[in-house]
Amino acid sequence: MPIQPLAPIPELFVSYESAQKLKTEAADLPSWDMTPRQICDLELLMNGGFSPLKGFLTEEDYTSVVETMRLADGTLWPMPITLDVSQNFADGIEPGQDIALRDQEGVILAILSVGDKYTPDKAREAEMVFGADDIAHPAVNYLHNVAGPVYLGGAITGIQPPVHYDFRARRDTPNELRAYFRKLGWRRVVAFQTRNPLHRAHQELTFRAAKEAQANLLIHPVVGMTKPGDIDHFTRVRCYEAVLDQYPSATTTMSLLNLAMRMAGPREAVWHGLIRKNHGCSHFIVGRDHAGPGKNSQGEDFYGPYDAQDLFKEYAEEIGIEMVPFKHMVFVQERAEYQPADEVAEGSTVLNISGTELRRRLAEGLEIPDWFSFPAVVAELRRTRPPRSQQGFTVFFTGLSGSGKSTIANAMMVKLMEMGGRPVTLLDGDVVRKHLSSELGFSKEHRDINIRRIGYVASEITKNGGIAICAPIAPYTATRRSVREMVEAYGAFVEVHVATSIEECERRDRKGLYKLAREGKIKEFTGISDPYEAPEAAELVVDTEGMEVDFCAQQVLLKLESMGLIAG
Ligand code: PPS
Repeated sequence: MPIQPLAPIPELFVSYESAQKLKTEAADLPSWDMTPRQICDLELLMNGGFSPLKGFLTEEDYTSVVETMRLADGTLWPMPITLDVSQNFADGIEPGQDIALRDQEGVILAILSVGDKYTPDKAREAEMVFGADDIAHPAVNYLHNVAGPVYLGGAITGIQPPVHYDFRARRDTPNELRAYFRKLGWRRVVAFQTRNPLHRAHQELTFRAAKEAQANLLIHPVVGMTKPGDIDHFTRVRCYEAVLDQYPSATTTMSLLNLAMRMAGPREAVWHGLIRKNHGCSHFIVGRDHAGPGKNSQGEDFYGPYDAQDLFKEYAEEIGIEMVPFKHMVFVQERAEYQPADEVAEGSTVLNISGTELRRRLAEGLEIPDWFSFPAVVAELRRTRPPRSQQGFTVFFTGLSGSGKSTIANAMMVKLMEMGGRPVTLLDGDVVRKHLSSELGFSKEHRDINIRRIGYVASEITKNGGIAICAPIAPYTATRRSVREMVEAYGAFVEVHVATSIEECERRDRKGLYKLAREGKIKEFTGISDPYEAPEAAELVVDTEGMEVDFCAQQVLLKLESMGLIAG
C-alpha cells in the first residue's frame, strides 16, 4: 500500500497579529509562572507534538487517561498532561477564567482557558500510570514532592513557543520535521529515542533498525527533562554531533526533542510512539527497558525489560506507527561486532559495559575501550566528567541539634583545606540561618526552604568544582532527597548521618536549648516536639558517643577516599 505524503499537523498557535493583541490583553490576566516541566509540556502541546491534545487535561480526561490510557472520547493517550498549581493560586481561579502562562522570565507563552480545577488522587495516579506509589520512581517523587496539589484543565491558545538559545538549528517542530521528510521524499522514517550519549551499540542498533524497516533514520534525542542524574543535554548533544559523521547523511538526520520524560516504561513507550507519529515518523525503535526508571525501594526493577515492547505491540495499530523491537545489543569478541543478545552463538565471548560501569570508568579515569564507544564521544564525556578526584562534591551532615555535626564538619573542612586542590565552603546550620535564612523559623515549611537554599548553594559549589560541607539538622527525608538530586546533577552527594541519640544530645545540651524545649519555651524543637526522620540509606553513619571528633572526621575522610573523591 503506498504511504501518503505527510500533511501538516494542527498546532495551537494563533496568527502573529492575534498573538500580539493577546499578549497585550494578557497583561491584565492572572498569570502562572510555569515550571521547567510544564514549559516542556506546553511546547509540545502548542506545536502539535502532543496532538490530539488541545490543552491540559480536564478532570474527566485525566481520570480516563489514568484509569484506561484513553481520553474521555476513547482516543488512546497514556500520559496525564496536567497543569499542577499551588493551592494558593488555585483558590484565586474559577473555571471559565483565562490565565496567562509565562516562562521563568515572565514571557507570556500561552493563554489557558480554565475548564476546571480539581484535586487529583496522586496515589492512584502513581499506581496506575507508574505502576507503584513508590517515591523511588522519579516521576512519583515529582508527583508527591514537587508538583502542586491542584490541577487546572482547559484549552490552550498558543502565543509563542518557549525560546531556546542552545542548539537552535537542531530543534524542529513536528511540522518542520514533516516538511523536511516531505522535501527529501522520506516516506518511511524510523525514530530512535534516547537520553544517553550514542555509543557503538546504539549505532549498530539504529543501522539494523533502519535496514529492517527499510527506512530513513531519525535520531531523536530528548533534551527536555530526563532521569535525574543523567548526563546533561549540552554534553550529550556535543556527543551526538561528534558521531553524526559515522552515519550516512543522505539517509539519516538528527533533531532534538524538548520532551519532559516521566520514565514510565511501558506507558511511556506508547506515548513516545504517539509523539514520533506526530513528528512524521512511520517506525519507532523500542529497545530493552525503554524509559526505565531503575530500581524501586525494594531494590527491584519497576518494569520487566520487555514490558514496554509488549504494551506497544498491543497498541501499535492505534498509535499508527510500527514498532521496531530490539533486544539488548552486546559486543561479540570473536566476531568483533555487535549482535542482539538473543542471536549470539553459544560459547561466544560477550562484552558489555553497563551505564553504571561507564560512569565508574569515567569517575575513576579508567580506560573506555574503542569497541564500546567512539574516541570523540569519550573525549567529550571526559571533558564534562573529569575523574571524581577532580570534581566538586557535597558532604551533607544531618542529625539532631547538638549531635556533633558542626564540630565534625569544622574538623573536616580544616583537613580538606590542609590537603588543598579544591576550594572548601562550610554551610553550617547556624551560619546559614544567619546569612541566608535569617527570616525563617522552624516550621516544616521554613525548614524545607532553609534546606533547599543550602542545597542550591551546595549544588552551585559542586558544579563549579568546589567542596561544600553542609551541617543542618535537615529532619525530612523528602527534602534531603531533593537536595541530593540537585547536587547529583553535578557531582557526588555524600550523606553523613550523625546518629547521636536524642538522650545523649539532651544530656550534653551544649546550647541549653533542650532544657528550654522541655520547658516549652522553644516550640517545634527537633527530637522533642518536632520530628526527625532518620536517613535510611546514608553513605555513612557516625555515632559520636564515646568517639573523638578527630576519629569521626577521619571516618568521613576514609569514606571520601573510598568513593574516589579525594586522591588516596
Ligand atoms: S533545619 O531543621 O535543618 O532547618 O534546622 P537548622 O537550620 O540546622 O537549625 C540550626 C540551629 O537552630 C537551633 N534551633 C533549633 N533546632 C531545632 N528545632 C528548633 N525549634 C530550633 N530552634 C533553634 C539549633 O541550635 C540548630 O543548631 P544545631 O547546630 O543543629 O545545634
